[in-house]
Amino acid sequence: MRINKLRKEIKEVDGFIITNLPDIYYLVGFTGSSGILIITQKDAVLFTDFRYKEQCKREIKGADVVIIRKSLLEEVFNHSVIKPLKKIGFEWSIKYSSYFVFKKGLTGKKLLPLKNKVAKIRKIKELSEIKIIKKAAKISLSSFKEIEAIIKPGIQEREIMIELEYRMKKNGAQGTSFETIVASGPNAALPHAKAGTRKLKDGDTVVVDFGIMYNYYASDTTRTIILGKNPKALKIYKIVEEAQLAAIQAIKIGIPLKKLDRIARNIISDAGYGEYFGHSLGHGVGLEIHEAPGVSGKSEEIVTSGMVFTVEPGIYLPRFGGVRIEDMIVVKDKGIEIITKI
Ligand SMILES: [Mn+2]
Repeated sequence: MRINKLRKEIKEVDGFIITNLPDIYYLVGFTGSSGILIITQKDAVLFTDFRYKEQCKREIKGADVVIIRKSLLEEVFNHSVIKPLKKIGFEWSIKYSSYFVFKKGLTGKKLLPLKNKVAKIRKIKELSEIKIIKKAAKISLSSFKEIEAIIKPGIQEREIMIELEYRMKKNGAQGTSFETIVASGPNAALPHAKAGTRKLKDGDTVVVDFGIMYNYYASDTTRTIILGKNPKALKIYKIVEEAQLAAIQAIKIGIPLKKLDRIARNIISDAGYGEYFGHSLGHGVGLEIHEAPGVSGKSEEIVTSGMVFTVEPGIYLPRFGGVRIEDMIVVKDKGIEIITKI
């Protein structure tokens, strides 16, 4: 059970106050927009309000539910599950202003910031989670295939975005996992451009970065299309493709994630484009679009079975355009699976 896994990670405190909603969903299944979960070595209590009273009956597993009447935090602080606790953990990532509210409401108790406790468990996906993520990837990719033919000179970036998002939702997405990027021509030199009214032109590089939420899990993929003939764009496309392939081929259990970043970066640097690949190689994907593990030169983790992450090298040439190729990888006990290729 996920809560029990967490209990083993938080032995330094008597109880842990969790406010991060994806973590709360992960631990007890709550999909509402306001709630706080308290985990102790023997109890698990979810505090939420009237709006989610009936929903909780359907969703919550492994925790008691308290429907608050007035103030969420006040009722959490005064509840019997909190009273006997001496050392209380809180998420290191909470707002500074929240910390003051905690401090005031929990006077006489020792407060300890806890870092990445749930993230550490979440980064190793269970088979049931991998199944959902694979489905999310499949829906996004098949939707992209359905609209790929409209990516031609004359169409606006925005129109492509709208068509793709429509198909993704029609095919089962709850929504997008981030704002779909369609960046053409010089706009493609901006790794996180917004889809605008620019009309595609012959010779453009067109970067389409898209993903969905499906059953509360995210997908993330990028494809780059070169319209017509553009030898320079084709050249950088091949370098990015080679960098991605080399990094993917190097993935195996035990290899440091930063090594994957280095492998891809070396290929791009050796080709003379090192300064134009300014972001990390990838990131974990799960309940959130960006989560652990980070796949960058700074990452201190090693590839572990159950990890799901992206491999997305890119080259961005100011005023010219850009190329990014992004796929999602699942690490299995034996080997890996690229789940965004269909
Ligand atoms: Mn990504």
